Amino acid sequence: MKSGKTLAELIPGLTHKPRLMIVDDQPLIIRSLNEIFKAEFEIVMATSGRQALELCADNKPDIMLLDIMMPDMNGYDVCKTLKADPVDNDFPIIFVTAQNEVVDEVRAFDTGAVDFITKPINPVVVFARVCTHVTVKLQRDILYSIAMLDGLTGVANRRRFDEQLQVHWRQGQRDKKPLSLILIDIDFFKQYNDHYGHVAGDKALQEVAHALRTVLLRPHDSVSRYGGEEFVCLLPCTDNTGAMLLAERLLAAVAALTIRHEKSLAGDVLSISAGVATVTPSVKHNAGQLIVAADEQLYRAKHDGRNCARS
Ligand code: GH3
Ligand code: MG
Ligand code: MG
Ligand code: MG
Repeated sequence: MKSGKTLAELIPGLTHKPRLMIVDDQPLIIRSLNEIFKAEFEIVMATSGRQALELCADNKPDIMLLDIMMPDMNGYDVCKTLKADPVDNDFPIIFVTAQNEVVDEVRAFDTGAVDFITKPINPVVVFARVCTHVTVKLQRDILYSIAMLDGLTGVANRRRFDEQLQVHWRQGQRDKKPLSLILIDIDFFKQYNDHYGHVAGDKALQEVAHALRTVLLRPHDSVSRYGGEEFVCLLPCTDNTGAMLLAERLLAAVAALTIRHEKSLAGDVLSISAGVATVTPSVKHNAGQLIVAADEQLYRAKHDGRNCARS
């Protein structure tokens, strides 16, 4: 069905079939597109614009083939609705349509589509175009995760944290909901490195990151590596009481790792200290002040003997 390379050859490191959503009110069209793509893609089908939007909400495709003329909601409106949130719906949309006037094509690109294919479709052409766009999309995903994840621990890096902080700051301002932050620092980690070596230190950092992650259960909570042996948890829609509760759980999760630390003055296993701060974002504050406040509380926790949380 195709000419040229397979997707696996085009995208080294591809571990799963990309997800293709086919949206068309005519089952016959869906069936023929399915035949073209089913070997190399995971196919999701929608027979109306509304169904496509519903499916996209929790089943994001890597690429979408979208019909224009559909009874309940036309393709332009589907595309416009999705592209109103370009960060969340960052997948390419290709129109596949019987409309073949230039004005239709112009309108398609205006709504945010990346390509426009007219029916009747040529299987080789449609396959090649989908592969081109999905390759760019998946390569971008790979680059994004390299740019945003910490190489050692696999949690979000500082850059990602800064981005998330801005996003949730604006969101909190809109929703008038409190935003909490927990700044975490491993206790006597310099001594840990000096005594057990840097390789052991790196392994401890990985274990701590993993333990912190398992405590955070809500989808919008995040843990990032803030710096050397410092982590930060961002907790949207969480008040100070809730954040303190979580901080205590983080402390307990790290203690439960029971990583021996003979040189610690805070106990005989590796521990953390945590500083908690909460603010309801508004124009009167800025996100930097939240970090400063958490840092002050972290300083208190250190001063009070470590292996504790303060807010
Ligand atoms: P405190 O309880 O006051 O936080 O004492 P500390 O020794 O943890 O504080 P300090 O900031 O003096 O030391 C942090 C240490 O963390 C120093 C550095 O060797 C270590 N560290 C930072 N990043 C890494 C890393 O990526 N790998 C390893 N193995 N060690 C790291
Ligand atoms: Mg149609
Ligand atoms: Mg430190
Ligand atoms: Mg430290």
